[in-house]
Amino acid sequence: MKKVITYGTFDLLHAGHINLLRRAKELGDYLIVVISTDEFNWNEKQKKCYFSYEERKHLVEAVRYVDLVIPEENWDQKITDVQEFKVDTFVMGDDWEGKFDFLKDYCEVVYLPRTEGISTTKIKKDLGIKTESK
Ligand code: C2G
Repeated sequence: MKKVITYGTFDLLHAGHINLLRRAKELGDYLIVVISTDEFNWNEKQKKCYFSYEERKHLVEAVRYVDLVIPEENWDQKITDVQEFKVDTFVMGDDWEGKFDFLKDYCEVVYLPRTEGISTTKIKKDLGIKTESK
């Protein structure tokens, strides 16, 4: 069984996220999605999510391409995640191009083109929602 892993916030889940998850699943048979916790987002990404971790986990678990959702609590857990779950392929959108090449010692690393024209930031802007950050 070929295992794929990807990481993200997935707040205000949208078609760009779904496109990423679909393409990630196409690279294997089992997709693990590591969702950043509320604390990690606030402390490390200065992002305040609209939906809590539990709500974002619930939504992503409902996506047909996803087999397992686990929490992302720090930047440094990727190597242990890849080893613990015996992951074959690590996938991220290409806004992260090159940032996780250190994982090439442990698994295949694939950066996929982002879906243009959609983002959580754009949704909030279009709806006139102020983005809260530190
Ligand atoms: N994405 C995409 N197209 C978009 C928006 C997002 O392909 N229009 C992809 C991103 O490239 C990422 C995934 O969807 O691979 C999740 O996006 P975010 O929730 O914004 O993830 P991010 O906050 O970048 O967190 O340790 C890594 C971080 O947790 C990534």
